[in-house]
Amino acid sequence: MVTPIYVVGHANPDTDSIASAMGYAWLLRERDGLDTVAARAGATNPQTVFVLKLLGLEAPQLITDASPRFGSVMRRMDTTTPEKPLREAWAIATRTGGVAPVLNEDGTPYGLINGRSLFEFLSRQVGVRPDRHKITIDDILEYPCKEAVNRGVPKFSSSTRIRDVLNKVLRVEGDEFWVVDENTGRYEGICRQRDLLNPPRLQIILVDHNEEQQSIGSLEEAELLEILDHHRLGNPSTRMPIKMTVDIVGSTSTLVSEQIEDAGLSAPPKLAGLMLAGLLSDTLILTSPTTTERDRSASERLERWAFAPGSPLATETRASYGQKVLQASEGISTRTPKEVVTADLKLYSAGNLKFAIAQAEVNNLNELDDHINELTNALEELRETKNLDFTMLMVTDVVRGSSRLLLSNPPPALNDLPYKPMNDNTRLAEGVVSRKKQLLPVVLGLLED
Ligand SMILES: [Mn+2]
Repeated sequence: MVTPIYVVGHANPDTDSIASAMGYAWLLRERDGLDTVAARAGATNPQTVFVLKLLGLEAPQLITDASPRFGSVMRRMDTTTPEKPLREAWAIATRTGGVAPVLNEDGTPYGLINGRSLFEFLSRQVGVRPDRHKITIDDILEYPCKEAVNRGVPKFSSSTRIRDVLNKVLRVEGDEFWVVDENTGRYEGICRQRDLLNPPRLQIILVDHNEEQQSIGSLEEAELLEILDHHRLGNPSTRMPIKMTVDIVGSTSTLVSEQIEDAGLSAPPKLAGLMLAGLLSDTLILTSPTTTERDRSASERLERWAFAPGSPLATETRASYGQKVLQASEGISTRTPKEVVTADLKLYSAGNLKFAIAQAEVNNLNELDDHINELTNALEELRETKNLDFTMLMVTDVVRGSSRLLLSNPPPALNDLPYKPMNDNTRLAEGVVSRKKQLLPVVLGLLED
């Protein structure tokens, strides 16, 4: 069974996470001939939706959990129908190793023919016929398939995690099971018990993050092949050596574009446009303190590829495109407080505290004033549902380059946050726009003291 390598960014994906996953998956196919598929670890945010639509690109496949599913171990065996002669099933069974799935007209399972069901069918025929010595194989094979099926074979949906039902599977009789579509109940394949005991691990490359808490679920059940990132280290241990590239640049798209150039390649215009959006979004159009010279070069490189004649972005400039991208990120007025505090949320732990920092972008911090109470309540609710010690929301004015902080249940250590306390219980962090490079190190520093 050939399984692809999934390239996936962090949960609550931002544009850089989607762009670098798609860009790196493309490079690994193009440069190395690998069977890679870009994936996303959650719903795309409004900014990413805007950019994908502008460029005419599809969002990558959703993967929220690495635990193997029935779909990953099934075989798409050929099928027949209940009224067809048994010889059809026989022909299928000789190719599948003794199993023939029989389907209803609507594609749902009718029954399964295997060695055991066939033997029971033969026993019945031989048992009831007085002239049984005269039955020939030809006679037998003319019976309709429905006579020889086992109708009691358990069904599992292809999206069900094997781990969740393995105990049940091991208790039932029979070596084969149906795998069906979760919604339609239609046949997808057959899986064998022995394949369920040792399912292939999902092969994963992480981009734009390296912390398990920010990744797809059950990451420990995947085979982690590589990390490509620009955040602080908080990576899980691995069984095998892996390739790891973590560098101090403004976006993961920067790193991907460098590798594309190093390979002597150029990204297709749409993909380049997507990575440029990731870079401009992460660096607030190259103004964030996370911006490096390499990001400026990467921007020029991606612009050259993305703004090429014939591209959807042919008439854009860095400034015009960057503005469109930043403005497409929804502010805080058009979303529910819950959406604001969960859309771009990252989980961390330090010392023995678990906490989360959400970030929302606005074009003017005045927008925050009407929403402070409801956002604080949403932060409190988030803290309770995720079982965290404290939660924080960083509302960033991307035009003026400052942020306001809202906190729920901050530990005493955070009283020393070097940001001006306001009358409304928020703090004003002037010149602070980067959660990763500016806010988080300060928070971690205070917690660890
Ligand atoms: Mn990033």
